[in-house]
Amino acid sequence: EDIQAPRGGGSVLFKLESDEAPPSVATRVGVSPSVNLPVPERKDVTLQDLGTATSVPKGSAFSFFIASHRKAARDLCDFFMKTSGAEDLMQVAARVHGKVNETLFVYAISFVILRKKELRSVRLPTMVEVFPSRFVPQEALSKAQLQINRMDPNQTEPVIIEHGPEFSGTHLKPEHRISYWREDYGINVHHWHWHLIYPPAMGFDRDRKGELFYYMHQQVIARYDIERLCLGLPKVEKLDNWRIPIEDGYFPKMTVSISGRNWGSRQDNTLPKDLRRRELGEFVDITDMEIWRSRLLDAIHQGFMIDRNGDKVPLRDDVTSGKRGIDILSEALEADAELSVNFPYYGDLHNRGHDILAFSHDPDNAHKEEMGVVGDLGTSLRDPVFFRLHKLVDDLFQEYKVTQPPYTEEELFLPGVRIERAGVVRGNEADVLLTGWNTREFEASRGLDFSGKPVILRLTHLDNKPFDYHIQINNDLREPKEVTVRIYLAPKFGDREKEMDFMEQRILWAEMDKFTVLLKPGKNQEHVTRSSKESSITNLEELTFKDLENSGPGNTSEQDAFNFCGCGWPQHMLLPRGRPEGMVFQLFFMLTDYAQDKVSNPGGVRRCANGVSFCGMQDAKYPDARPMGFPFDRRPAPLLQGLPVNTTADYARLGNAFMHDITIKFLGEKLN
Ligand code: CUO
Repeated sequence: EDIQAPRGGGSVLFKLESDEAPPSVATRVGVSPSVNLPVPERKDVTLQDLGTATSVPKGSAFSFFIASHRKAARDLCDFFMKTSGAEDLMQVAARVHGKVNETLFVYAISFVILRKKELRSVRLPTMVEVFPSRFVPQEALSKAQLQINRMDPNQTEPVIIEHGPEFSGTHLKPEHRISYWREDYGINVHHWHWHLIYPPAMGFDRDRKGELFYYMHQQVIARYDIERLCLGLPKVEKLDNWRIPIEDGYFPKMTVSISGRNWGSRQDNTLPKDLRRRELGEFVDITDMEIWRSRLLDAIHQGFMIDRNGDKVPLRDDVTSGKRGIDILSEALEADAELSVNFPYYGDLHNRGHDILAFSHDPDNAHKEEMGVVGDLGTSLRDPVFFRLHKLVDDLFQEYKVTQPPYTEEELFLPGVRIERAGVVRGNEADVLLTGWNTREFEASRGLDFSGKPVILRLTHLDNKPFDYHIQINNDLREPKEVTVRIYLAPKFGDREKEMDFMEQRILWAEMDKFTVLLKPGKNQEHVTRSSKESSITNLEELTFKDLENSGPGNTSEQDAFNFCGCGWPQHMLLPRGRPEGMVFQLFFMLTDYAQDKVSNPGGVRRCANGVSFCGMQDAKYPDARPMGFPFDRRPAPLLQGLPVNTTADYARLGNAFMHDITIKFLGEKLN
């Protein structure tokens, strides 16, 4: 029987909410209503208008790690940026649609919507509905199509595609035990959006862009290692030897876009090779990778980089003006060809690392195979090798961080305020948190055409039961005090089932939340409660096409829709899985002086103000003046209150810090 391949990308991939959001709505969220711009007369779009945008073939993968693809994206974004208003953009986009690569098209549209001021009220639907083929195997989509072909034409019941953690691997390979985490839709969507708002070489910089590249990826690695500990898997090993085979292969079983090409697969024990992809203009030698790493290490240990004029650029994090060392190092490592102090010299270690790995199964195009998923921003976390590459990247950042002077007692201590007690509560149970499975449904038939029939994707994912932090704080000062509350989580025992010393645990602390509290003056006991759903790292739930259609004026989800910008860690992945018998974790709480942490940002309530710790805020400075990851981004202070520091618990000797053990239990069943 003939299986008709579903077509990619319906005519409207996203709902362009009008520029003319009702004033009441706009006022409520504190943003001035945008001007309604006249729509100019448009001639048809010519090939010249699109620059190199048509150089990426349709149906093939688009990779932001490849320089020629970045150029194509820049050309298309520049073209879309010239439009005036939503209506004009929609008209122009409709003309470009079908002329350029599908992923590139969605990338450029999303980029422009997030950057153009007059498009502030435009919302993007979740990538899961725009590109369902990146979240479920092609086999499942074809089966659904087959079912539709056989269906009674009058049937209105949707076809359901189930996809979950047990569907793609076997227990023969230990790495499959954690595939539910790597292949989680929310984590991959977050990663796509993060890079969309912090792209390299797109002609602009953002406040602390380099530092956030380090921090967000460091936190992903930490969370992945924590999850591995829950499952009894060893921590990820960095990929620092490119001349031996990569043990773990990866078989995506998915298509790039529905029109056909399969993502490349990597066999177990594939040896990375020099990249010779003439059709992409990509040539990288393994030797280049080794030289770049060695030059970056030289810079780290000498304490400076060399710019293109041969001048020294110091690398220090304790600067009071200009860029921090971590920012400078990161722009040279990622690399951003425009912001790197010396792109020809320090090279392009991280981007080219993605490229070499993405093409390791066919480095010279001899087999005309497509790249692997590690080459694409929206799929790269699926492949175990992503974490080995990013562990290498993080290892360089950590090598730099330990060269920085430890925080002094003065920087760590906040006199006058004291945490008396702190912990978590769920229902009426204290200090035991629960995880389990859950499902979320998306419409596959929005991004793919199933002969006009409804098709639902039912994705199984890890989830957790919501809980509250309870913190009892004493303010001994005569005046009110505004403090930043910082909360981190790490396993109590390391991979040797022993308590960890400060340095081992330092890079495992996962940020859980960060917020400010105003403490009343005068020997005051303040009981602070905070819901896990308010976390500074997480996003709101993904918006579906249906949510966008329903988010009319007066609808309560309007505010949420307005705040949803795609970036942010998924709420359902806030907690690590834990273990069925319960696993002991530690919570670390620290109060710092908000007067010192504060960053002045004009304006009131902001759009895209979710997941700020990982994503920053749109059109605003990163809202915390301290180095990201404070206080765990540096070596421990040698002495605190005259006593040596060996473990994190020694930090909790300070009155403004507190540590508390909790248990995370994995129920292994569906949470309700
Ligand atoms: Cu996010 Cu390598 O930077 O994937």
